Amino acid sequence: MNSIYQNIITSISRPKKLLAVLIDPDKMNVENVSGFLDKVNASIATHIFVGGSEVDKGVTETLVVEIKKYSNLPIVLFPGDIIQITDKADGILFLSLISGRNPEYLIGKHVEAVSKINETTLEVLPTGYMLIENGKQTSVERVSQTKPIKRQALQTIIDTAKAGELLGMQLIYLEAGSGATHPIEPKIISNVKQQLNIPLIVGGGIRSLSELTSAYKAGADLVVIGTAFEDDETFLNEIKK
Ligand code: 1GP
Repeated sequence: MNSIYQNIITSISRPKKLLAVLIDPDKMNVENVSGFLDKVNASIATHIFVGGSEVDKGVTETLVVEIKKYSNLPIVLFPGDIIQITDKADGILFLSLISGRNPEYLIGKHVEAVSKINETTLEVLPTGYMLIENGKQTSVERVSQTKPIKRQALQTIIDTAKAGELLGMQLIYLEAGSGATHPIEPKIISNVKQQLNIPLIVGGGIRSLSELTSAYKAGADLVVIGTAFEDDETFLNEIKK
């Protein structure tokens, strides 16, 4: 049963906005998980995403097992690489980096990942992942060796998102990059949203309640925040249920 995706669709129809807290296994110590999750559970967060650009083998699984002890929120892998795939999570964003032209990140890694995914019960969420330029180089750009789409290239951004939908992807993720100087602009979010019939995820550089609200108002269905919570856990207190 595709429960994670079905829940996203149901929430959107209510309408209810969704928030994923991104936990990078490279940056979160297992000892700190319980205290952090207390704050996450008291907040409006609806999902936990786990992943990073460069994570050592086994670290993701250990972290997911620990998170599961303290939260009932769905845990979705947001993997930078195949070694981050673990059956202990609930789902996986099966990301194709459609803003770039590196075949490895469009289809190559995916072929490699299949035998591993087949061994799991993870719900697979096919996602068109789009990196948008934000003023500085991001780790996605460095690791994937692709160029982000320029912020000004609005029509290219819209057409790329729509192409992802037409290819059958179930989600589009507009990514400014972890720790981005400029989050995705509301104008980009609203224009992309108008063209899509599938849910829209937005992330990268969102650091305040006002930036979160403005992403929702522009049309983001699910917002992803990582760095702002890593830097200051009290931000979670500002978004209590
Ligand atoms: C990064 O979109 C996510 O892949 C979240 O970005 O860490 O800047 O919140 P931040």
